[in-house]
Amino acid sequence: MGDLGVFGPTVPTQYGGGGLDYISYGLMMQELERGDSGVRSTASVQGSLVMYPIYAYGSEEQRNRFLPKLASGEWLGCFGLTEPNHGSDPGSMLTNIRDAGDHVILNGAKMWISNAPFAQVAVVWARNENGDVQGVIVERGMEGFTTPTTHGKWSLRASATGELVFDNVKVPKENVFPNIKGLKGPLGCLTKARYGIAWGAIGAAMDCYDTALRYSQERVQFGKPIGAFQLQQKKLAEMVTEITKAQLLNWRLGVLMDAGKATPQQVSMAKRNACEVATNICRDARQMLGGMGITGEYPVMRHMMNLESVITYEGTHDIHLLITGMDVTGFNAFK
Ligand code: TGC
Ligand code: FAD
Repeated sequence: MGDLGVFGPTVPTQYGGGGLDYISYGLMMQELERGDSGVRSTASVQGSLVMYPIYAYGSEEQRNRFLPKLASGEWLGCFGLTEPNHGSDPGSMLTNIRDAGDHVILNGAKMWISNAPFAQVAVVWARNENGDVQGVIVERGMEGFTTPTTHGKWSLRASATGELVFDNVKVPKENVFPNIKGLKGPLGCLTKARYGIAWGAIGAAMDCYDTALRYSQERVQFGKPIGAFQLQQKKLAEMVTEITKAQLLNWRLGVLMDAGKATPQQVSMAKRNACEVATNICRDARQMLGGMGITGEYPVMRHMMNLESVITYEGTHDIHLLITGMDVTGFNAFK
């Protein structure tokens, strides 16, 4: 994936990134997720949640030290925001850092962390003594830092998930982000990643649509290909219409991202829309395949299961609805 240039495509080339625009980035995520959501997840985390914060909030020394190795794929990164008791509400996090001279002492735990079991580098969000959220770069091998694997997932099985556990980890001050404080730090990274997910989920939908279309042309019942029946045509026609509408929304958002005008609320709308469209299309495609739809012979059930993670991580479907609700009404319905 490093050789393909899908790690950090929007990061400037001087740091090993692709120096590309947001439409290119979106199309890459769409094509990766056409294969598997877990593959796109790995790229989203590496590019938007690890390389982006190091680029946007890091020192020049941090950029030069970490970005080229992350861009090439020599190092894998992960992003620790969610905690066992704080998922949708990361502002209540308990993971903390304490100043100790030339380093900080990190304590706490993160859960549900993509790439954690194999990551050399973890971008971790923790609260300091003054109550401010800060970002630190934790490196594998630091004493007191472990990454237990999460087992038993029936979704996103191509992506390794784990915990990040910090037991009095000494993190040198040169690994603390100098240029950001507050929850807007991690949430700013999520805006970039959610944009990629809006494209990605439609990639999964496209693969399900293509599979159902081909199957409908080949599978014969009552003496005709099932694609010749109006009920199956309705499903296919609606699928391709929804895919096209979602792509147009994503494309417009990409134009706004490139112009620096996209709002986080617009990104929430696109992520939520794409997940809704994709889950519905996968479900219809699975039904069109009849019994074959539940087997691993076809990719549809795998996409369907994967999308249950995609609709949950980076802000649940409900959370994105509430973000849009607050944007249009001005009322906060979270708390
Ligand atoms: P709130 O008071 O609204 O905001 C705090 C500060 O952050 C700013 N802000 C944003 N900035 C940039 N982008 C965004 N999307 C932003 N949303 C908010 C906001 O302006 C404010 O700034 P300031 O300067 O006033 O301090 O915060 P809140 O505590 O009320 O929470 C709001 C809420 C619920 C919307 C937010 O916390 C949220 O989005 N919750 C969902 C959590 C989430 O998405 N977690 C994702 C974890 S990472 C992950 O899932 C990776 S999966 C990876 C993969 O495998 O692909
Ligand atoms: P909860 O927050 O407990 O939510 C439970 C339910 O309550 C949901 O339906 C939610 O919508 C609803 N709810 C919550 N608050 C409200 C409210 N105010 N109003 C109405 N309904 C509400 N996190 C990371 O930091 N890094 C990662 O790399 C990462 N990777 C992940 C990979 C996978 C496979 C998965 C499944 C998750 C990953 N996550 C990661 C965590 C993910 O972001 C969280 O699961 C998600 O934010 C939801 O948090 P939660 O699971 O604690 O659910």
